[in-house]
Amino acid sequence: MKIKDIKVIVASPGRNFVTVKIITDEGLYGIGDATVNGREKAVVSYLVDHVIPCLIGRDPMQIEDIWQYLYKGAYWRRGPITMAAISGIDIALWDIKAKAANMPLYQLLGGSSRERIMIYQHVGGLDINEVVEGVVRLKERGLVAIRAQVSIPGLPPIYGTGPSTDQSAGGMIQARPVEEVWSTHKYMPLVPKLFEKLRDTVGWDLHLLHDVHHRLTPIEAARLGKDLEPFRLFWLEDPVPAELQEGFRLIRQHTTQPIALGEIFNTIWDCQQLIAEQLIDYIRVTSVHAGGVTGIKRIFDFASIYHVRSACHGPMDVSPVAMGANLHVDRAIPNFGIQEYSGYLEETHAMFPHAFAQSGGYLTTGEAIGHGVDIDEKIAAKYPYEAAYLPVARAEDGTMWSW
Ligand code: EZ4
Ligand code: CO
Repeated sequence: MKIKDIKVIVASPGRNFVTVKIITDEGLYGIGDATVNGREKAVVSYLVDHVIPCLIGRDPMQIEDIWQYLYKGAYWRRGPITMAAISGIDIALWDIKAKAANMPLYQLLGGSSRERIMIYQHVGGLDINEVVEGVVRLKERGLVAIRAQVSIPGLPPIYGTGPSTDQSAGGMIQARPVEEVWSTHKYMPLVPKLFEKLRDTVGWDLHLLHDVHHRLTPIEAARLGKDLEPFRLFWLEDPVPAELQEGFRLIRQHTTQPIALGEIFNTIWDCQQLIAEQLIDYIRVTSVHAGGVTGIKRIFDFASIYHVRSACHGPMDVSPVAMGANLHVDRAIPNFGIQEYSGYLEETHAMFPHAFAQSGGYLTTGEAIGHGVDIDEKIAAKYPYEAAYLPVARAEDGTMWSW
Protein backbone atom coordinates (compact mmCIF):
# COMPACT_ATOMS: atom_id res chain seq x y z
CA MET A 1 0.00 0.00 0.00
CA LYS A 2 1.22 3.51 -0.81
CA ILE A 3 0.23 7.03 0.18
CA LYS A 4 -1.30 8.50 -3.00
CA ASP A 5 -2.49 11.91 -1.82
CA ILE A 6 -2.82 13.98 1.37
CA LYS A 7 -5.44 16.72 1.63
CA VAL A 8 -5.49 19.45 4.27
CA ILE A 9 -9.03 20.70 4.88
CA VAL A 10 -9.49 23.97 6.78
CA ALA A 11 -13.04 24.74 7.85
CA SER A 12 -14.84 26.71 10.52
CA PRO A 13 -18.10 25.05 11.59
CA GLY A 14 -18.31 27.43 14.59
CA ARG A 15 -14.54 27.39 15.13
CA ASN A 16 -11.55 26.60 12.93
CA PHE A 17 -10.33 23.06 12.38
CA VAL A 18 -7.38 21.78 10.34
CA THR A 19 -8.10 18.23 9.18
CA VAL A 20 -5.72 15.87 7.36
CA LYS A 21 -7.00 13.23 4.94
CA ILE A 22 -4.49 10.61 3.77
CA ILE A 23 -5.60 8.65 0.71
CA THR A 24 -3.91 5.39 -0.32
CA ASP A 25 -3.55 3.75 -3.71
CA GLU A 26 -5.84 0.96 -2.45
CA GLY A 27 -8.71 3.35 -1.82
CA LEU A 28 -8.47 3.27 2.00
CA TYR A 29 -8.20 6.68 3.64
CA GLY A 30 -7.52 7.97 7.14
CA ILE A 31 -8.47 11.20 8.93
CA GLY A 32 -6.30 13.22 11.34
CA ASP A 33 -6.63 16.46 13.34
CA ALA A 34 -3.86 19.11 13.15
CA THR A 35 -5.63 22.11 14.70
CA VAL A 36 -3.72 24.67 16.77
CA ASN A 37 -6.30 27.21 17.94
CA GLY A 38 -5.32 30.71 16.78
CA ARG A 39 -2.31 29.50 14.74
CA GLU A 40 -4.12 27.27 12.22
CA LYS A 41 -2.49 28.52 9.02
CA ALA A 42 1.03 27.93 10.32
CA VAL A 43 0.25 24.20 10.57
CA VAL A 44 -1.35 24.20 7.11
CA SER A 45 1.83 25.65 5.59
CA TYR A 46 4.03 23.23 7.57
CA LEU A 47 2.03 20.31 6.19
CA VAL A 48 1.48 21.48 2.62
CA ASP A 49 4.92 23.00 2.01
CA HIS A 50 7.16 20.68 4.02
CA VAL A 51 5.53 17.40 5.08
CA ILE A 52 3.17 16.20 2.37
CA PRO A 53 5.67 16.31 -0.53
CA CYS A 54 7.98 14.00 1.47
CA LEU A 55 5.26 11.43 2.25
CA ILE A 56 3.72 10.76 -1.17
CA GLY A 57 4.60 7.21 -2.28
CA ARG A 58 5.53 5.96 1.23
CA ASP A 59 4.02 2.89 2.89
CA PRO A 60 1.28 4.13 5.30
CA MET A 61 1.70 1.00 7.47
CA GLN A 62 5.12 2.22 8.74
CA ILE A 63 3.65 4.58 11.34
CA GLU A 64 6.57 4.63 13.77
CA ASP A 65 9.09 5.17 10.99
CA ILE A 66 7.08 8.05 9.50
CA TRP A 67 6.73 9.60 12.99
CA GLN A 68 10.52 9.41 13.52
CA TYR A 69 11.18 10.60 9.95
CA LEU A 70 9.14 13.76 10.59
CA TYR A 71 10.47 14.27 14.16
CA LYS A 72 14.17 13.51 13.75
CA GLY A 73 14.33 14.23 10.05
CA ALA A 74 13.25 17.86 10.35
CA TYR A 75 16.28 18.53 12.61
CA TRP A 76 14.12 21.23 14.33
CA ARG A 77 12.40 19.18 17.01
CA ARG A 78 9.32 19.70 19.17
CA GLY A 79 7.15 22.83 19.24
CA PRO A 80 3.38 23.12 18.80
CA ILE A 81 3.33 23.60 15.01
CA THR A 82 5.71 20.75 14.17
CA MET A 83 3.99 18.42 16.62
CA ALA A 84 0.46 19.27 15.42
CA ALA A 85 1.56 18.44 11.87
CA ILE A 86 3.07 15.12 13.03
CA SER A 87 -0.08 14.48 15.08
CA GLY A 88 -2.42 15.02 12.13
CA ILE A 89 -0.44 12.58 9.99
CA ASP A 90 -0.10 10.02 12.80
CA ILE A 91 -3.82 9.99 13.69
CA ALA A 92 -4.72 9.48 10.01
CA LEU A 93 -2.16 6.64 9.65
CA TRP A 94 -3.55 4.79 12.70
CA ASP A 95 -7.03 5.21 11.20
CA ILE A 96 -5.78 3.61 7.96
CA LYS A 97 -4.02 0.77 9.77
CA ALA A 98 -7.09 -0.06 11.84
CA LYS A 99 -9.29 0.07 8.72
CA ALA A 100 -6.83 -2.24 6.90
CA ALA A 101 -7.03 -4.64 9.86
CA ASN A 102 -10.83 -4.30 9.86
CA MET A 103 -10.77 -3.41 13.56
CA PRO A 104 -11.73 -0.51 15.82
CA LEU A 105 -8.50 1.29 16.75
CA TYR A 106 -8.63 0.28 20.44
CA GLN A 107 -8.20 -3.35 19.35
CA LEU A 108 -4.85 -2.54 17.72
CA LEU A 109 -3.77 -0.78 20.93
CA GLY A 110 -4.24 -3.93 23.00
CA GLY A 111 -8.01 -4.21 23.30
CA SER A 112 -10.55 -2.86 25.74
CA SER A 113 -9.58 -2.14 29.34
CA ARG A 114 -12.97 -0.53 30.10
CA GLU A 115 -16.43 -0.30 28.60
CA ARG A 116 -17.07 3.40 29.06
CA ILE A 117 -14.97 6.51 29.47
CA MET A 118 -15.65 8.95 32.30
CA ILE A 119 -15.80 12.56 31.10
CA TYR A 120 -15.99 15.97 32.72
CA GLN A 121 -17.70 19.05 31.38
CA HIS A 122 -17.41 22.76 32.21
CA VAL A 123 -19.55 25.19 34.17
CA GLY A 124 -18.71 28.89 34.40
CA GLY A 125 -20.60 31.78 35.92
CA LEU A 126 -20.40 35.45 36.79
CA ASP A 127 -20.93 34.73 40.51
CA ILE A 128 -20.94 31.74 42.85
CA ASN A 129 -24.72 31.25 42.72
CA GLU A 130 -24.71 31.12 38.93
CA VAL A 131 -21.96 28.49 38.96
CA VAL A 132 -23.78 26.41 41.58
CA GLU A 133 -26.98 26.48 39.49
CA GLY A 134 -25.02 25.40 36.41
CA VAL A 135 -23.36 22.52 38.26
CA VAL A 136 -26.73 21.34 39.58
CA ARG A 137 -28.16 21.39 36.02
CA LEU A 138 -25.26 19.31 34.63
CA LYS A 139 -25.47 16.87 37.54
CA GLU A 140 -29.16 16.38 36.76
CA ARG A 141 -28.15 15.46 33.20
CA GLY A 142 -26.05 12.61 34.60
CA LEU A 143 -22.57 14.13 34.67
CA VAL A 144 -20.37 12.57 37.36
CA ALA A 145 -17.47 15.06 37.05
CA ILE A 146 -17.70 18.82 36.52
CA ARG A 147 -15.15 21.64 36.20
CA ALA A 148 -16.28 24.86 37.92
CA GLN A 149 -14.96 28.38 37.22
CA VAL A 150 -16.20 31.71 38.59
CA SER A 151 -15.67 35.37 37.61
CA ILE A 152 -13.93 37.70 40.02
CA PRO A 153 -16.48 40.20 41.45
CA GLY A 154 -15.77 43.74 40.25
CA LEU A 155 -13.69 42.58 37.26
CA PRO A 156 -14.96 41.68 33.77
CA PRO A 157 -15.51 37.95 33.14
CA ILE A 158 -12.32 35.94 32.73
CA TYR A 159 -11.79 32.92 30.49
CA GLY A 160 -14.07 30.06 31.41
CA THR A 161 -16.62 32.15 33.30
CA GLY A 162 -18.47 34.32 30.76
CA PRO A 163 -19.97 33.41 27.41
CA SER A 164 -17.97 35.97 25.42
CA THR A 165 -14.59 34.74 26.62
CA ASP A 166 -14.93 30.99 26.70
CA GLN A 167 -14.31 29.36 23.34
CA SER A 168 -14.26 25.98 25.03
CA ALA A 169 -17.90 26.52 26.02
CA GLY A 170 -19.05 27.72 22.63
CA GLY A 171 -18.25 31.41 23.13
CA MET A 172 -17.86 33.87 20.28
CA ILE A 173 -14.98 33.68 17.86
CA GLN A 174 -12.88 36.82 18.26
CA ALA A 175 -11.14 38.32 15.24
CA ARG A 176 -8.59 39.92 17.60
CA PRO A 177 -7.70 38.60 21.06
CA VAL A 178 -9.99 39.89 23.82
CA GLU A 179 -7.99 41.45 26.68
CA GLU A 180 -9.04 40.06 30.06
CA VAL A 181 -8.20 41.41 33.52
CA TRP A 182 -6.58 39.28 36.19
CA SER A 183 -6.06 39.68 39.95
CA THR A 184 -4.37 36.91 41.96
CA HIS A 185 -5.17 38.77 45.18
CA LYS A 186 -8.92 38.77 44.47
CA TYR A 187 -8.98 35.24 43.01
CA MET A 188 -7.25 33.33 45.81
CA PRO A 189 -9.89 33.69 48.57
CA LEU A 190 -12.80 33.39 46.12
CA VAL A 191 -12.18 29.85 44.85
CA PRO A 192 -12.45 28.04 48.23
CA LYS A 193 -15.76 29.87 48.81
CA LEU A 194 -17.05 28.53 45.48
CA PHE A 195 -16.18 24.94 46.36
CA GLU A 196 -17.53 25.23 49.91
CA LYS A 197 -20.89 26.30 48.46
CA LEU A 198 -20.72 23.56 45.84
CA ARG A 199 -20.08 20.81 48.41
CA ASP A 200 -22.93 22.18 50.60
CA THR A 201 -25.27 22.03 47.60
CA VAL A 202 -24.30 18.93 45.60
CA GLY A 203 -22.71 16.78 48.30
CA TRP A 204 -19.60 14.61 48.06
CA ASP A 205 -20.31 12.07 45.30
CA LEU A 206 -19.76 14.41 42.38
CA HIS A 207 -16.16 14.90 41.18
CA LEU A 208 -15.35 18.62 41.18
CA LEU A 209 -12.44 20.06 39.18
CA HIS A 210 -10.92 23.53 38.81
CA ASP A 211 -8.63 25.04 36.14
CA VAL A 212 -6.20 27.80 37.27
CA HIS A 213 -4.95 28.27 33.69
CA HIS A 214 -1.28 28.79 34.62
CA ARG A 215 -1.91 32.01 36.55
CA LEU A 216 -0.19 31.41 39.91
CA THR A 217 3.34 30.98 41.29
CA PRO A 218 4.25 27.71 43.02
CA ILE A 219 3.86 29.08 46.55
CA GLU A 220 0.51 30.67 45.67
CA ALA A 221 -0.62 27.36 44.18
CA ALA A 222 0.50 25.60 47.36
CA ARG A 223 -1.68 27.98 49.40
CA LEU A 224 -4.68 27.46 47.11
CA GLY A 225 -4.21 23.69 47.25
CA LYS A 226 -4.21 23.77 51.06
CA ASP A 227 -7.29 25.98 51.15
CA LEU A 228 -9.13 23.62 48.79
CA GLU A 229 -8.21 20.39 50.60
CA PRO A 230 -11.38 20.32 52.75
CA PHE A 231 -13.52 20.21 49.59
CA ARG A 232 -11.77 17.17 48.07
CA LEU A 233 -11.33 18.32 44.49
CA PHE A 234 -10.69 15.66 41.85
CA TRP A 235 -7.91 17.95 40.65
CA LEU A 236 -6.44 21.44 40.43
CA GLU A 237 -5.47 22.02 36.79
CA ASP A 238 -2.51 24.01 35.46
CA PRO A 239 -1.82 25.84 38.74
CA VAL A 240 1.51 27.25 37.47
CA PRO A 241 3.16 27.65 34.05
CA ALA A 242 5.13 24.44 33.57
CA GLU A 243 8.32 25.48 31.83
CA LEU A 244 10.01 25.28 35.23
CA GLN A 245 9.16 21.70 36.09
CA GLU A 246 11.10 21.65 39.37
CA GLY A 247 8.79 24.43 40.62
CA PHE A 248 6.10 21.82 41.19
CA ARG A 249 8.16 20.32 44.04
CA LEU A 250 7.15 23.32 46.12
CA ILE A 251 3.45 22.63 45.60
CA ARG A 252 3.90 18.96 46.52
CA GLN A 253 5.68 19.84 49.77
CA HIS A 254 2.62 21.73 50.98
CA THR A 255 -0.55 20.03 49.77
CA THR A 256 -2.17 16.68 48.99
CA GLN A 257 -4.39 18.39 46.39
CA PRO A 258 -4.10 16.27 43.16
CA ILE A 259 -2.56 18.25 40.29
CA ALA A 260 -3.35 17.97 36.55
CA LEU A 261 -1.15 19.45 33.86
CA GLY A 262 -0.07 19.25 30.25
CA GLU A 263 -2.71 20.50 27.80
CA ILE A 264 -0.08 22.62 26.01
CA PHE A 265 2.66 19.96 26.10
CA ASN A 266 3.86 18.54 22.79
CA THR A 267 6.27 15.75 23.72
CA ILE A 268 7.25 13.33 26.45
CA TRP A 269 10.21 15.60 27.23
CA ASP A 270 7.86 18.41 28.34
CA CYS A 271 6.56 16.23 31.17
CA GLN A 272 9.46 13.87 31.87
CA GLN A 273 10.53 15.42 35.19
CA LEU A 274 6.97 16.12 36.34
CA ILE A 275 6.08 12.46 35.85
CA ALA A 276 9.32 10.81 36.98
CA GLU A 277 9.38 12.85 40.22
CA GLN A 278 5.65 12.21 40.74
CA LEU A 279 4.97 15.95 40.89
CA ILE A 280 1.61 15.60 39.10
CA ASP A 281 -1.27 13.14 39.24
CA TYR A 282 -2.88 13.53 35.82
CA ILE A 283 -1.14 14.17 32.49
CA ARG A 284 -3.36 16.14 30.08
CA VAL A 285 -1.64 15.65 26.71
CA THR A 286 -3.98 15.14 23.77
CA SER A 287 -3.53 13.37 20.43
CA VAL A 288 -3.66 16.49 18.24
CA HIS A 289 -0.91 18.36 20.11
CA ALA A 290 1.42 15.69 21.50
CA GLY A 291 2.30 13.51 18.52
CA GLY A 292 -0.90 11.68 17.72
CA VAL A 293 -1.80 8.21 18.95
CA THR A 294 1.90 7.25 18.90
CA GLY A 295 2.85 10.27 21.03
CA ILE A 296 0.21 10.03 23.74
CA LYS A 297 0.39 6.24 24.01
CA ARG A 298 4.13 6.57 24.71
CA ILE A 299 3.56 9.31 27.31
CA PHE A 300 0.76 7.42 29.07
CA ASP A 301 2.78 4.19 29.19
CA PHE A 302 5.69 6.14 30.72
CA ALA A 303 3.27 7.80 33.18
CA SER A 304 1.78 4.45 34.20
CA ILE A 305 4.91 3.35 36.07
CA TYR A 306 4.77 6.53 38.20
CA HIS A 307 1.08 6.25 39.17
CA VAL A 308 0.20 9.18 36.91
CA ARG A 309 -3.10 8.80 35.08
CA SER A 310 -4.30 10.06 31.70
CA ALA A 311 -6.64 13.02 31.20
CA CYS A 312 -6.64 14.02 27.52
CA HIS A 313 -7.37 17.67 26.83
CA GLY A 314 -10.75 17.81 25.08
CA PRO A 315 -12.20 21.31 24.67
CA MET A 316 -14.17 22.33 21.59
CA ASP A 317 -11.04 23.25 19.67
CA VAL A 318 -9.76 19.65 19.88
CA SER A 319 -11.77 18.38 16.91
CA PRO A 320 -14.02 15.30 16.98
CA VAL A 321 -11.24 13.54 15.00
CA ALA A 322 -8.70 13.95 17.81
CA MET A 323 -11.47 13.18 20.31
CA GLY A 324 -12.12 9.88 18.52
CA ALA A 325 -8.42 9.01 18.64
CA ASN A 326 -8.21 10.00 22.33
CA LEU A 327 -11.18 7.81 23.20
CA HIS A 328 -9.63 4.69 21.66
CA VAL A 329 -6.45 5.31 23.66
CA ASP A 330 -8.54 6.02 26.80
CA ARG A 331 -10.31 2.70 26.30
CA ALA A 332 -7.14 0.66 25.83
CA ILE A 333 -4.62 1.92 28.41
CA PRO A 334 -4.42 0.63 32.00
CA ASN A 335 -3.92 4.08 33.62
CA PHE A 336 -6.90 6.01 32.25
CA GLY A 337 -8.01 8.83 34.56
CA ILE A 338 -10.68 11.00 32.94
CA GLN A 339 -11.46 12.58 29.55
CA GLU A 340 -12.36 16.26 29.13
CA TYR A 341 -15.35 16.63 26.79
CA SER A 342 -16.86 20.04 26.12
CA GLY A 343 -19.25 18.69 23.51
CA TYR A 344 -19.48 20.36 20.09
CA LEU A 345 -21.69 22.80 18.25
CA GLU A 346 -24.30 21.18 15.97
CA GLU A 347 -22.39 22.32 12.85
CA THR A 348 -19.24 20.61 14.12
CA HIS A 349 -21.06 17.34 14.86
CA ALA A 350 -22.56 17.41 11.35
CA MET A 351 -19.22 18.07 9.63
CA PHE A 352 -17.49 15.20 11.50
CA PRO A 353 -19.78 12.13 11.50
CA HIS A 354 -18.58 9.99 14.42
CA ALA A 355 -19.11 6.65 16.08
CA PHE A 356 -18.46 7.88 19.63
CA ALA A 357 -21.50 8.76 21.70
CA GLN A 358 -22.29 10.34 25.07
CA SER A 359 -24.51 8.81 27.69
CA GLY A 360 -24.72 10.96 30.83
CA GLY A 361 -21.28 11.25 32.35
CA TYR A 362 -19.59 8.82 29.96
CA LEU A 363 -18.52 8.44 26.34
CA THR A 364 -18.24 5.21 24.39
CA THR A 365 -16.02 4.70 21.33
CA GLY A 366 -18.52 2.71 19.31
CA GLU A 367 -17.37 -0.29 17.27
CA ALA A 368 -16.73 1.34 13.88
CA ILE A 369 -13.45 0.30 12.24
CA GLY A 370 -10.62 2.83 12.46
CA HIS A 371 -11.03 5.62 15.01
CA GLY A 372 -14.61 6.02 13.86
CA VAL A 373 -14.56 9.72 12.87
CA ASP A 374 -14.91 11.00 9.30
CA ILE A 375 -15.15 14.41 7.63
CA ASP A 376 -18.00 15.47 5.35
CA GLU A 377 -16.11 17.58 2.80
CA LYS A 378 -19.30 19.04 1.29
CA ILE A 379 -20.29 20.44 4.67
CA ALA A 380 -16.70 21.60 5.29
CA ALA A 381 -16.78 23.61 2.04
CA LYS A 382 -19.67 25.66 3.43
CA TYR A 383 -17.58 26.97 6.37
CA PRO A 384 -14.46 28.85 5.21
CA TYR A 385 -11.66 29.77 7.63
CA GLU A 386 -12.27 32.82 9.82
CA ALA A 387 -9.43 34.54 11.68
CA ALA A 388 -10.08 33.86 15.38
CA TYR A 389 -8.10 34.14 18.59
CA LEU A 390 -8.22 33.02 22.17
CA PRO A 391 -8.17 35.82 24.76
CA VAL A 392 -5.07 37.30 26.40
CA ALA A 393 -4.83 38.42 30.04
CA ARG A 394 -3.32 41.41 31.82
CA ALA A 395 -3.06 42.21 35.52
CA GLU A 396 -4.99 45.27 36.70
CA ASP A 397 -1.92 47.49 36.12
CA GLY A 398 -1.58 46.28 32.53
CA THR A 399 1.15 43.65 32.97
CA MET A 400 0.78 40.76 30.52
CA TRP A 401 -0.26 37.63 32.40
CA SER A 402 -0.55 33.91 31.74
CA TRP A 403 -4.13 32.90 31.19
O1 EZ4 B 1 -7.97 26.96 27.20
O2 EZ4 B 1 -8.89 24.85 24.55
O3 EZ4 B 1 -8.94 22.65 29.95
N1 EZ4 B 1 -9.22 23.25 28.99
C1 EZ4 B 1 -8.81 24.46 28.66
C2 EZ4 B 1 -9.20 24.93 27.27
C3 EZ4 B 1 -8.12 25.73 26.57
C4 EZ4 B 1 -8.42 26.00 25.13
C5 EZ4 B 1 -7.16 26.44 24.39
O4 EZ4 B 1 -7.32 26.30 23.04
O5 EZ4 B 1 -8.14 25.08 29.44
O6 EZ4 B 1 -10.38 25.65 27.35
CO1 CO C 1 -7.24 23.72 30.93
